[in-house]
Amino acid sequence: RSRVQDRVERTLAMVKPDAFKHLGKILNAISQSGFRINNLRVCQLRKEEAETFYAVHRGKPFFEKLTTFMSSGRIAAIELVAPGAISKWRELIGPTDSNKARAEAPNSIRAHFGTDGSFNAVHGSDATDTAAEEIRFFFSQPSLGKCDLGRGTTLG
Ligand code: RTP
Ligand code: MG
Repeated sequence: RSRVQDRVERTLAMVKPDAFKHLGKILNAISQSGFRINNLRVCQLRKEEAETFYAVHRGKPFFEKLTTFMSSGRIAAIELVAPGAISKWRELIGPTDSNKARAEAPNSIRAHFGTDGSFNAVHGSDATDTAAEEIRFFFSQPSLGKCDLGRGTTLG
């Protein structure tokens, strides 16, 4: 597929609590890959907010573990802009399961910084409509969670 035909898109990337200590390295990988960072917010989500963000997975066996994990520490929500940004970011992060990522995409972000199929370092939107919704979730809700916790952050 020809990248030059890709339309400029926005996507919502998230550095999950397990990889927050690697935020500096992940921002570097983002920058090296040609994305523009349009917005960035450091938050700790409340449990109910993690449940809303991942509402599509409500009722699944991993929902409780996922939302407990996602509200367990600071995350960075990052709005990325690039031609074909949605698939480009998902390609850079690799398969959902970090063990599979290490086998099949050893240079991916999940291969480097994730643990398994649950604690997998990063999130990426999967379509234009969910990307728009997730960007609104983080950047059009001033009262979201315990947000803007970036002061004093160490870019590990
Ligand atoms: P994400 O939404 O976080 O970018 O990940 P994804 O599209 O690759 O995967 P998805 O199916 O949307 O799952 C969302 C997140 O739920 C956790 N998960 N745990 N079997 C499990 O224990 C399981 N399956 C999924 C992962 O954190 C996954 O990223
Ligand atoms: Mg998903």
